[in-house]
Amino acid sequence: MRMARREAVAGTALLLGAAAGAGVPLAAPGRRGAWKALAREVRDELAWAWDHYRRLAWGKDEIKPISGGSSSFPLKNHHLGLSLVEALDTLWVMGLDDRFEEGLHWVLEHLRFDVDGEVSVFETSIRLVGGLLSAHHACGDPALLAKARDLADRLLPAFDTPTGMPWRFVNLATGKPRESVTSPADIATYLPEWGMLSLRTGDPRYARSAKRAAQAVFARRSGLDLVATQIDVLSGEWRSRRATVGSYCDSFFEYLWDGWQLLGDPDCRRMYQICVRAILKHQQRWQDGSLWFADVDFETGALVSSEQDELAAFFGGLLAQGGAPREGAAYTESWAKVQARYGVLPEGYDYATGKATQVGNALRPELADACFNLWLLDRRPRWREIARDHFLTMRRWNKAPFGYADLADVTSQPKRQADHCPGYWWSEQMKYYYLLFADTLRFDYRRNYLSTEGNVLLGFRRPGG
Ligand code: IFL
Repeated sequence: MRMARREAVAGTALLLGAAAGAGVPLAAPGRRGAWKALAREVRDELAWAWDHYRRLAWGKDEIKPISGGSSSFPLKNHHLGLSLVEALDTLWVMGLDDRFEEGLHWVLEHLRFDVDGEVSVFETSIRLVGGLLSAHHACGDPALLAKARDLADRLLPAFDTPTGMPWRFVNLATGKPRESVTSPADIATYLPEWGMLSLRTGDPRYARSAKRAAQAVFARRSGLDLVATQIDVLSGEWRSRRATVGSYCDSFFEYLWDGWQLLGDPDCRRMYQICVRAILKHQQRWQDGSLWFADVDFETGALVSSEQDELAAFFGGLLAQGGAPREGAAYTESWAKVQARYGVLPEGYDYATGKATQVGNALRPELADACFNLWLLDRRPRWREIARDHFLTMRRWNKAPFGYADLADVTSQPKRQADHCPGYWWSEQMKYYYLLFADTLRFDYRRNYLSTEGNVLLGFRRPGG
């Protein structure tokens, strides 16, 4: 896609503003065209990466963006077109219709789930069931819904436990489950996708299983109303004492809120409010004017660690959605400061020492996710600016010969890349940036829902529809 000269200049001005860290008043009246030009740059990057994927890794799960090879996930040694499925609704909302159609064609012709192999129930649901549902929402093709349902049916045996909490892995062909010790996020990140599946198919089993699993985690919260990172789904006993808003627990909280936001379930809202009130009470810490959430013992509230997962950066958006906008904004600003310091966020950061504790970056979308949700709520230009910097630094550092790559070290000069592009890159940050900047008619900015994987399950508008 070529830009008109006026737009190109506007895009460059944005670039310079960010590179100089000059705090250019980007959202001032008259700068609307500049944001739209930036949206086109985002779309161009996605189209460029798709064309490499199309040429070098068509139907594979993940392209290796440095070597041009490929890797499989969530199955070992078998591909399900993960990146392609994750990209579909992003292509659609960007108006890359020819590419959407070629991806859709591949799904309808080649995607089969009767594979004798084991998958993570959680990852397969958020990425593939969610990806198929959002593509169905985009174009309405009933075959996509049938495929989402077929896959969910293969995951359902995992929920057959005494507690209702699912096993961590399941075999797609045999339904044989494995690994009973798992996390709140693995157990309870289903309601929006499975709720939509129940609504669209009329089969209540999906929503019922998802809600029962979430309630089972919530019922086992401590006297402080906190949950920990590991639990045994057969005995219902906790196997860890660490409460965190990061990895292992993050999307448990997110999907409690989403069960209310998307499905209007008041039980979910109540569970969310109880959990988040406890987090604000027992985990909130202020350090040098920045808000962080410490890991604490889930029964005593004693400090366990001041290390933060980058994954927790989404939490600012969720806090604001759930009725704590000041804390949500403050927490997002804390991460924005880390971004300003490193350019690209490290996977781990310790707020007490001010140091990166895990120096890699797995091409993460969480800060852009928070900015998107905050901006939907208050339209403050600040959230667009943080997301713009997220995009521009990603384009500077993570862009590789055949796509976008993880970083092995964000602290090295120059930053060192790693030969991997996760499937969520296609579904998440590129879509958040685009929706933030484009003001597209294909999306309803007032009534919408994006899943933890960025899949749009509500809010698409079909042209002429
Ligand atoms: O799969 C992605 C999703 O956002 C999630 N957790 C981690 C991934 C992105 O970092 O829920």
